[in-house]
Amino acid sequence: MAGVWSMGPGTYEVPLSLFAKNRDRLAEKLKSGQVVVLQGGDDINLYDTDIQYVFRQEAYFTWACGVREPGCYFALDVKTKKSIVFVPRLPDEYEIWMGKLLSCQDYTNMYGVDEVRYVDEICDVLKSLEPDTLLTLVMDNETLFPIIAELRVIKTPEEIEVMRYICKVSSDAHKQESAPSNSEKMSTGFASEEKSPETLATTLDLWKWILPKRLHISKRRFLESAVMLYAKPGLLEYQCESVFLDHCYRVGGCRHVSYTCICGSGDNSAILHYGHAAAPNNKMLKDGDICLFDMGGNYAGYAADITCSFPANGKFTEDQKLIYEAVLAARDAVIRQGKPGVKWTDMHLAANRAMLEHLKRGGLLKGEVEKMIAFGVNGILQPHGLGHLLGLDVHDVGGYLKHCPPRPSGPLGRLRTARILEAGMILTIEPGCYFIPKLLDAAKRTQKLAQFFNWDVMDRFRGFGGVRIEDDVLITDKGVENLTFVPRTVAEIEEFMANGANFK
Ligand SMILES: [Mn+2]
Repeated sequence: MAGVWSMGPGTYEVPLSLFAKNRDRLAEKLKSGQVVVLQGGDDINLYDTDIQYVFRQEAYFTWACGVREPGCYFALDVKTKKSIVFVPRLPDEYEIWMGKLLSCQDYTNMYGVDEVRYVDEICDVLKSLEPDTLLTLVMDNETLFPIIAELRVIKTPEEIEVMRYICKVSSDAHKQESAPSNSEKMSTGFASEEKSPETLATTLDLWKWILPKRLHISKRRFLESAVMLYAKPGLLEYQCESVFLDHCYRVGGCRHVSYTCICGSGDNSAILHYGHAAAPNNKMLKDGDICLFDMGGNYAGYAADITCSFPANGKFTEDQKLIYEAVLAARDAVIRQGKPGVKWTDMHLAANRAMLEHLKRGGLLKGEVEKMIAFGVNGILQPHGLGHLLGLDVHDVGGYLKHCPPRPSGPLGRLRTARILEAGMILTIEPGCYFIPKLLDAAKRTQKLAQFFNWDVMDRFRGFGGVRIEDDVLITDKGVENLTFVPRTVAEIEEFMANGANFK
């Protein structure tokens, strides 16, 4: 048995024990006599053609067995803890078009399960297990679903290591080239360092440490491979996107990104889901634009989700600095206060409060911050929630399970979870501040909202766009461990970009 899966030298070796452990955790929650049956994903054709989308496995299926190909099933006999994967029986001519046909024994070795059989044998095999109950996610979502979903919320140490890897690869793709290897666990050690609140916001020490190490390898290759170093006025947004995709795949072995890249510049940075088919990251970066790039790689099914906001020309204007630092204050408040036992809704409000206070000091807002929140000013500037669970799905499962706090009413109902934080959760922290014309117009028309804005100052920010800072973090016993390593303060970003295309 190989024992690991990777995309080759330099990429992370995912231990097959990761999936075996998930199966053990699942079996512990179930009763003898129950047999779990999961269906994997199928190939999907592009409309009525014979071309298929690049296959991506279904997330629960990945969680349970790590099988990466289409058309498979999985069974787990709780009584014996025996795991069985069912693979399609492929025709002989498969070998002509698709390559060598693997035997069941080959698959057993590859995936480290107890047995591999053909899909056409599934009925006989399941009967032979003599189950009292078959548990599926299709017909019965009352028994199995809440159990697996909850197990997916709390990451095992093995899963956390994969998440560290994909967050590191994605961080590097945002900012610079560096190929992490198994022996080089960049985040370990740094992340566990105790940091004072003053230095919490900075990852300066980290990237200063990485930068010289990398520059000596190949300065030219380095500069061409980093989005934040590559970006400059005159480029198209999608050219920056392509640099991210290239790094994730070429260096990190990520065949997929976790979602369509959002690469908004200028006023596009206020479009929360920019990058879709009708707005395919095709504007030219202009001098004076703020860029909001939300992109995350995907490895072994596990997702990163990171947003960097920075000036296209490498130098913040006073207005950009004001908005950026308001969002950074929000992010810092959560990193400082997040720990087991804390309510996510309280973290959302703490972030809002920090941002509004900063904007008030900057002259955009007036009045009491608590009143602003009571009246909904926070939702005008940041229409979305603070963040979400992250794992095999980018918006991961388990946000509102039955045993958890229910979805709040009112504006907090927008949050993707209202859970109380627990060690082992991985979430995004992604406060933002956006100048969305439709929302600003509505606020201006509504007296209870309009009273909090200094409209003469606000009008200067029409067309500004927006800023989001999105980190992927692990909740530990002590607090928050940031898995994201990108320049974050204004000084860090400017110092970092001074090595980039704008200044060459
Ligand atoms: Mn996100």
